[in-house]
Amino acid sequence: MCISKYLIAKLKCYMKTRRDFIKISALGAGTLALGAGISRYTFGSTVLDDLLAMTGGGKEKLHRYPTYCEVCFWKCAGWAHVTEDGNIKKITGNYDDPQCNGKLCPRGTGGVGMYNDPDRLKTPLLRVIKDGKQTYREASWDEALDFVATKMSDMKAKYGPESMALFMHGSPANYLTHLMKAYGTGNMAAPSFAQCRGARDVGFEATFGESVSSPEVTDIRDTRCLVLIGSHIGENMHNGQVQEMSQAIDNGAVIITVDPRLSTAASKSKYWLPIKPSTDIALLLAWIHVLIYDDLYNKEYVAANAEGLEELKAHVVSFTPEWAYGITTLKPDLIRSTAREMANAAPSTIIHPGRHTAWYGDDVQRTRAIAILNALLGSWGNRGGIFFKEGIKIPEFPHPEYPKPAWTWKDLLNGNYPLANEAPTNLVIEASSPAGGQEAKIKGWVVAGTNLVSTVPLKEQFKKALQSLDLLIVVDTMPMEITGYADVVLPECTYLERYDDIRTTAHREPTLGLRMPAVDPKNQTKPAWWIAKQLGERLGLAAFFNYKEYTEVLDWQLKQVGSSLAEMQRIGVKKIARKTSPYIEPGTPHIFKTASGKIQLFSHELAAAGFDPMPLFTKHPEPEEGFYRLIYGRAPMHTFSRTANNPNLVALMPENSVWVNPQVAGIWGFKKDQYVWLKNQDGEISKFPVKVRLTERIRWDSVYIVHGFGHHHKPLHLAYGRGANDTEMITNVMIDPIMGGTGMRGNFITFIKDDPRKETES
Ligand SMILES: Nc1nc2c(c(=O)[nH]1)N[C@H]1C(S)=C(S)[C@@H](COP(=O)(O)OP(=O)(O)OC[C@H]3O[C@@H](n4cnc5c(=O)[nH]c(N)nc54)[C@H](O)[C@@H]3O)O[C@H]1N2
Ligand SMILES: Nc1nc2c(c(=O)[nH]1)N[C@H]1C(S)=C(S)[C@@H](COP(=O)(O)OP(=O)(O)OC[C@H]3O[C@@H](n4cnc5c(=O)[nH]c(N)nc54)[C@H](O)[C@@H]3O)O[C@H]1N2
Ligand code: SF4
Ligand SMILES: [Mo]
Repeated sequence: MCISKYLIAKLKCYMKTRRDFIKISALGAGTLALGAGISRYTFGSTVLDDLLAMTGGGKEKLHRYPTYCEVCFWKCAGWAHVTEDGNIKKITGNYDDPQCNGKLCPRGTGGVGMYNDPDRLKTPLLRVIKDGKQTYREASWDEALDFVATKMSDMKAKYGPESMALFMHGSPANYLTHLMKAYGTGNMAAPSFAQCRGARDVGFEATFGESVSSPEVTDIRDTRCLVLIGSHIGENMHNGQVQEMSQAIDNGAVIITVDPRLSTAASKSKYWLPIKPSTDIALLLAWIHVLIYDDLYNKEYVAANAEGLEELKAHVVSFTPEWAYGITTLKPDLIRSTAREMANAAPSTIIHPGRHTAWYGDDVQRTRAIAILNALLGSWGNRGGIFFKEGIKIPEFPHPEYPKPAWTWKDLLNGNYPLANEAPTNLVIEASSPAGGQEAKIKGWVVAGTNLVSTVPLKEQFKKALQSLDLLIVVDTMPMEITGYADVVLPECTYLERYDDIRTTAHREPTLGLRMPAVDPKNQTKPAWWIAKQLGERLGLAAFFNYKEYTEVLDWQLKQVGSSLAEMQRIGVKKIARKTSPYIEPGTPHIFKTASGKIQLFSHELAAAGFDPMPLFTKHPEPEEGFYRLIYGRAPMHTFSRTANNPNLVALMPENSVWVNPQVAGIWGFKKDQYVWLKNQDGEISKFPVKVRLTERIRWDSVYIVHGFGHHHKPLHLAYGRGANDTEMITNVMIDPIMGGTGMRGNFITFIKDDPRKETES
C-alpha cells in the first residue's frame, strides 16, 4: 500500500470518531525550537529597527523589488527593499500607484513582520495518530501532495467532484479556484461575501445594476459632502480612501457620520449622529422623506435616469423626521439640517455604501436605502459622487475548457437567498454535515487564506461540519485556529516571497501592478500557484497548468496588454490611459445596467422575488437590563486575525479593549484598564479577559471591541490570549433572506468581574 493510501485508511478510522483540534505546538521538540518563543521578540527593538530602516539608518545598499500589499485587500503597490545579505529592510509605497500615492498604512509598513514571524508554518503537516492521540507530523511536499491528490481522486470517484468546496480570501484564491474548476466543482465561497460586502453589492446591483467594487468607486477626493453610515474610515484604513477623505476635509467638504460610537471619522465630522444601533433604516427613510417632500432632490437627474419615484414618494409619506426621532434618538432638526447639507452639495455628495455590511439581517434593504439616497441626489455618475470605473482586462492563460459540474451551491439554495450572486459561506458550511436523514452534500474542504474559525459566526454548524468532513486541507502562512482542524496543512510562503497574479485595478484609471519575490521562501514554504499546479498534475489535470514557472503566465498575460514582465519588474505599477468618461456626459442619456436601463427606486427584481420592493424599517430586539449591544470594527494597525501575531503590529497594539461608557462603568464600579470577562445573551463567556476602556465616545447602550483578537491557538505566541474575540460572542446570527449574509450585531453582552474559569481552555 502506498503511503498516502495507508494514511487515508488511518484517517478514515479515526474520522468516524471525531476530528480533534490539534495544537501544532504538539509537534516534536525540533519544530518547537524552530518556532522559537515570545522571548525572541523585543517590542522596543522591533519598532526601533523599523524606524532606522525608514530613515535609511546605516546607509547600506538596498535592492528594491515591486510588490503589492497582502495585509489587507486594498492591495497598495510598493517596494520591498532588501539588503545585500538578503534581509527585507523595509517596505515603502509606490508613488505611481493611485491606490496609495507612495504611502503605505501602518499595516503595510509592518507587513515585513509577516515574513519575519518565527511562528510561521514551516513544513507541510499531516494529521496522524500517535500513541492513540491525534497529532501532526511533518511531511515532505511530495508526501503531502500525494496524499491530498489520492484522497481527492477517491472522493471524485465516490461522491463526484462537486463534493469538494473551497473557502478562500486573498491571493491564493485564484489558483485554487482554477484547480477546483478543473477538478469539476463550482463550490467556492469567500467570507468576504456573506460576512462582509455581499449585502452592499446586492443592494447596489438591485438599484443601479452594478456594485461599487473594490477599491470603491466613490469620488471622495472631489466630494463636497460625505455621509458615512457606520463606515469608520480612518480606523478602516483602506489607504486611498483615507487619503481622499483627508483631502476632502482640507477642501472644506461637509462630513456627516452616523455611528453609535465617536469613531475617528466622526471626530473629524461637522455632524456626528450618535444613532441608536440597528435603527439606520429609519434615519435613511426620513432623509428620503425630507429630500422628496421638501423638494430637495435632483429632479432633472431623477426624471432622466430613475423609475419608481411616485411609488417611493407614497412609500415614505409617513416616515417623517419626527417618526424617526422616536426610533433613532436623533432630533428631527438634525435629520432635516443634514438632509439639506446633502442636497446643497449634490450631486457632489456621497452616501458611502459601506463595506462590511453584515449587520442586522436586513442589510440589503439598508444598502438599498443608501443607494436610493445617492440616486435622489444624482450622485451616481457625477463628479464628487460615484464615478464609472475603467479597468484593463487581462486574458486568462490558455487552458482546456472546465468540465461542467453536475450541481453547484446554487442548487443548495432551495429557493432561499434568491439574490445571492456568490456562495454564502454559511450555506456551504451547512451543506457539509448530514441533515434531515440526508448525507452531507459537501464532503471535503480546501481552505486558503481565511481563518474560518474567527470569521464565520456559526460555531455549532461549523463544529458539526468539521466532524462530518472526509477531508480538510488548509493552505495558510500561519498556524491560525483553522489549521488545528486540518488533515493536511500546506504552508504558503508570504507575499514578499512569491509571484502572484497581476493586480488589475478598475478605478479612476486602469492600472497594472506586479508582485514579485523580494527574497526566497523561508523554510519549506511554497507559493499557492505552485501548490495548485502540483495538485493539478497529480490529479491528471496537467493540461490546465501548462507552464513550468508562473513567470511564463505573467509574461504572456502582460504581453497581451502591451507590457511585459521585464517592464513591470522595473516599474511595479503601470497606468493606462482611460478611454471612457468617468462621469455622465451632459446631454447624453446613460443606460444603467438594470433590466430596464434605469435606476430602480422601486425594485421590480425584489418584488418578483417576494421581498419589499422599497426598504422598510424593522425593529430589532434591544438589550435587556444589564446587557449592552456588542458592536465591533477595525483598528488602524491590524487586519482582523491576519495581523494578530505580526510582531511589528503587535508592538503597536497588543490587545483590544472593550469600550464602555462611563455611566455604565459607574454602575459596574469599573476602574480604568480593569480586566473583565464578557458573557453574551446565550451564556457564552469570553475565553480571555479584556481591558475596560472608559470613554464617552460610546453610547451607554452599546459596547465596542476591535475584531481579530482573543486567539486561543497556543502556537500563535504573540496573539494567544490577548483580548476578546467578538466572534465567540456572536451566537445570534440574523441571516439576510435576500442574499444569505450573516447579520452579527444582534448580540448583547454583560460583564463578569471575577475569573469565571479556573483553567482557560486552549
Ligand atoms: N466577528 C466578526 N467576524 C467577521 C468580521 C468582523 O468584523 N467581526 N469581519 C468580516 C469581514 S469584513 C471579512 S472581509 C472577513 C475576513 O475574514 P478572513 O477571510 O478569514 O480573513 P483573515 O482574518 O484576514 O484571515 C486570513 C487568514 O489568511 C491567512 N493568510 C494571510 N496571508 C496569507 C497568504 O499570503 N496566503 C495564505 N494562504 N494565507 C494567508 C492568515 O494567516 C489567516 O489565517 O471576516 C468577517 N468576519
Ligand atoms: N485597519 C483595518 N482596516 C480595514 C480592515 C481591517 O481589518 N483593519 N478591514 C477591511 C475590511 S475587509 C472591511 S469590510 C472594512 C470594514 O469597515 P467599514 O465598512 O468601514 O465598517 P463596518 O465594519 O461596517 O462598521 C464599523 C463601524 O460601525 C459602527 N456601528 C456599529 N453598529 C452600528 C449601527 O447600528 N449603525 C451605525 N450607523 N453604525 C454602527 C461601529 O461603531 C464602527 O465604527 O474595513 C477594511 N479596512
Ligand atoms: S491599506 Fe495598508 S494594509 Fe491595506 S493594502 Fe494598503 S498598505 Fe497594505
Ligand atoms: Mo471585509
